Amino acid sequence: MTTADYPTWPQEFADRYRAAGYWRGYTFGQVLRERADEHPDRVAVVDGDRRVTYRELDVRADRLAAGLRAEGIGKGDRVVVQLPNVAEFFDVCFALFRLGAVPVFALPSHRRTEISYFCEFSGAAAYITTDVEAGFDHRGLAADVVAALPQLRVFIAGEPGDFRSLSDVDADPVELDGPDPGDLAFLQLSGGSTGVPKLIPRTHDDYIYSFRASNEICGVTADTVYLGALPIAHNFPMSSPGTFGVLHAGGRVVLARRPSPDEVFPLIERERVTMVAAVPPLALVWLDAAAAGTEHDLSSLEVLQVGGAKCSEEVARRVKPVLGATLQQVFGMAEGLVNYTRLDDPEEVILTTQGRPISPDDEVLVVDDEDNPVPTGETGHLLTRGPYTIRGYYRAPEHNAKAFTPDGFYRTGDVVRLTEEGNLVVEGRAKDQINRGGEKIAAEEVENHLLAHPAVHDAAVVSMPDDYLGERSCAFVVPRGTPPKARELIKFVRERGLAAYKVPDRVEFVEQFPQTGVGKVSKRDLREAIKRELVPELERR
Ligand code: OOB
Repeated sequence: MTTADYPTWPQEFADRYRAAGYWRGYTFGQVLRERADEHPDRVAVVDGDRRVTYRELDVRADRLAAGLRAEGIGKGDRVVVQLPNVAEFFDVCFALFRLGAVPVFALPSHRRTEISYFCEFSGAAAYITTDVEAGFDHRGLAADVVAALPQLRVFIAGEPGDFRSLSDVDADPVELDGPDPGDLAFLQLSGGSTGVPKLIPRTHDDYIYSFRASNEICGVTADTVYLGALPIAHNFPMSSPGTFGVLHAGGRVVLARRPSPDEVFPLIERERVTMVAAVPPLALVWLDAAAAGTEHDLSSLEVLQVGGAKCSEEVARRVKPVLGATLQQVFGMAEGLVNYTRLDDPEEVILTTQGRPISPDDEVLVVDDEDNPVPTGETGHLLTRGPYTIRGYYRAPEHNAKAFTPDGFYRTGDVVRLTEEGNLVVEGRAKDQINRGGEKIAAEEVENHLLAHPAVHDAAVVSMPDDYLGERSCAFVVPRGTPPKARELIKFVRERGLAAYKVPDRVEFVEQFPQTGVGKVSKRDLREAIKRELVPELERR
C-alpha cells in the first residue's frame, strides 16, 4: 500500500505532532500486547456469558492473524468487516491490525449495495461477517456479494455453512512483519453527501492519539466499565473514547447486542457499567424507561455520552435527575475532529453546547461562504485540521479537491457557532445529508436509486422534522407519466439492497422542483414545503 491512495499530513505537521507527543510511534497490536503483559487475567470484553481476558484476546489475535496469513491474507490487504456487537469483533480487529491488513468497517445495517461497493472499491481480499443477526441472514448477503466477486474470501463469525467459520481459522502464532505506526490502520465510512460513501483512512498513530487523549478528557481508567450499545464499528463507540479507548486503558468493555432498555439496564446492573454512549433518540428511550421506573440498579453509571446528532436541551436537562449520571455531549466525525463537553464544565455549558476539541493542535475555523472567518459568536461553516483529522479520503482525488481547502482544512459541512469560552454549538448543516437520529443519509445516494425507477423523472431527498429521530427523510419525486404508488417506490429502493435507514420515510409527488436563483433545485424550499405539510399532522397528534 502506498500513500498514493490518500493524501497524508505534510512533513512539517507530522514532525510537529510527533514532537508534541501526540503521535507516539506504536501500533494497535502493541497496545494489546502491553495490556496483556501488564494484567493478563483482567477481563477485557464481556459478551453475554463470555468473559475474555486480556491474555485470551492477545493469544486469539495472534492465532487468528497466523491463520488468516495462511489463508493468503497479508499486509496492506483490505478486509471488509461487518460484525454486530460480539467479542469476535475485537479478535478480528487486532488480528488484522497485527497482520497490517486493513479492516473496512461496515455497519450491521448495510446491505448488498453497500457491501458490494466497499468490497469492490477497496479491492478487498476478504469479507468477514456474521451468520444471522437481528433476523437477517448475512450468509445470504455474503452469497450475493461473492457471486459478483468470486475472488473474495468470506469468513463467518458463527455457524459454518457455505463459508469458512472464523473459529476454524487458527494457527500457531508466527513472526509477523507488522505495520508501522504511520501506516493505514483501517478505513472508516463517511456519513457522506455524495453518490457513494467515501472511505476514511486512519493511521495507527493518529487514531491511537485520538482515543488516548479522549481517555484523559473522559476520565477513562482501568476501572472503567464501558457499555457498547451503539454498533461498535461506528467511530463514536469505537474511539470517543469508546471500546478502543477503554482497552487502551486496561478497562472493561461490555457488549450489548441490542440497545433497548430491557437488554441494556440489566447489563448496567450486572456489570456495574460506568460509562455508555448513545445517539439522542436512544438516550431519550433510556430516559423514558428509567423515569417510568425500573427494577434495575443503574447507580454505577457515571457518564452518559450523547452525540452523533444534536441533543436537545430538553433531553440534556433530564440526564442528571433521571439517571444520576453526568451528561457529556460529543460532537465528532469519522474524518477526525471530536469535541467534548468536559465532565466538570458548568452545567449551562454541558446542557447547551457541543463542547470543544480534544487537542490543543486541533485548528478550528468558522467561516462564511467565501472561506473568510466570521466574528466569534456568529454562525458559519466549520473547517478543521489537526493531528487526527484526515487530509483526504481514500482513492477520491476529485472529491478531496472540494472537501478540503488547499491548505488541508476539512470542510465538515456543519454550520456552527463558537461561544466566548471556545465551545462549539451546532446550528445546522450545509452538506446535502439527512441525520436520521445519528444515522447519516447522503441525499444524492438515495436520489440515484430513485432515478433508476422507470417512472421517476427526477428526485430530491430532504430532511423533515421528527419528534423522535430529529429528522427523517422525504423524497420529492417528479414522475414520468402516471405517478407510481409511494409504496412501490419505497419497495423498489429497498429491493436494490440498501440499508433500511436510507429508504425514504415518505414520498411526495410534485410536478416540478422549486429552483434557486441560479437554477438549482432549492432543497431549502422543499424542506419548508414538507415542514408546512407536517405541521397540521403533528398538531393532530
Ligand atoms: C459521528 O460521526 P459521523 O461520521 O457518523 O458523522 C459526523 C457528523 C458531523 O459532521 C455532524 O454533522 C453530525 O454527524 N454530528 C452532530 C453531533 N455529532 C455528530 N451534530 C450535532 N451534534 C452532535 N453532537 O457522528 C461521531 C463521531 C465521533 C463521535 C461522535 C459522533
